[in-house]
Amino acid sequence: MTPVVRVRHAGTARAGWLQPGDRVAVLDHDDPLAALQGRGEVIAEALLGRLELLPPIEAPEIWCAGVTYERSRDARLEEAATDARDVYALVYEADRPELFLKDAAMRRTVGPGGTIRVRRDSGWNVPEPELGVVIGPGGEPVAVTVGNDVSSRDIEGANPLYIPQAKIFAGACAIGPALVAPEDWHASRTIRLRIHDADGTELYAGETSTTKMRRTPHELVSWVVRDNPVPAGTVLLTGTGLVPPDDYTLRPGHRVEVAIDGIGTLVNTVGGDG
Ligand code: DO4
Ligand code: MG
Repeated sequence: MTPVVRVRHAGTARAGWLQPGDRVAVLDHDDPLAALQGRGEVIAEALLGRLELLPPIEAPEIWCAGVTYERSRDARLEEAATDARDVYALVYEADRPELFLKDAAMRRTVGPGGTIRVRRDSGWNVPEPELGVVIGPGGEPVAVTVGNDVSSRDIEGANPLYIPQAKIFAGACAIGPALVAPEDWHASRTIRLRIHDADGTELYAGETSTTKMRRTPHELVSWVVRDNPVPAGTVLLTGTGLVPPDDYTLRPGHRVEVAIDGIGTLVNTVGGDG
């Protein structure tokens, strides 16, 4: 399926179809869900590098699933500073997944090339590279994207009741660069995370596969929309399977790349004073 992007063209936000040779067919509207269905008239063609890339959808809500990979469960057990650590092992096995609202109205979310942030009151922060699923008007998964659930490990580790504070803050989320309607929702996709400092030194590189996820995107989405009026275009991030070593924390200037097969690479830099 043709990847859908959003770009600023002649000062206006527009959806577009990504073409071979890194060209964008710019559409006459800014509705990426319609573009995914092949709807729209092409008004211009331009090289991707000459356009400002926007978040691929103005998601009305962004939800996250947690502890969907063994690696995430183990990291939570290690970082937990209280006797409440059982909750992570229990939720990994349970039918009902962990879900939390990460953002609404794109207040805390940036797109490709945008500045992500860490909290001032946290000293241990990580990117979480995650497969994102776009939810359609009938509450069904319609597309995938790349997401980064930037998180504070020390705030979450201090007490699971602090999870909203560990997860929801300015610049805590990134999505992009494109939306793709998968031909096969069960296809295995490699997720890669690379982090460099401001001088270009590699600080971390790792990869995992969506086959290691304990739950399917459809299963997770069915829990999000259960008795819940989720608007079309909402994005669900499906959990991380990659956790940098415990001595790593995000710092201003660090460049975070999350790449997922068949979707693209989301690149963001951490803002703030170095
Ligand atoms: O339990 C906390 C959240 C974990 C999470 O965000 C993840 O596994 O991706
Ligand atoms: Mg996460």
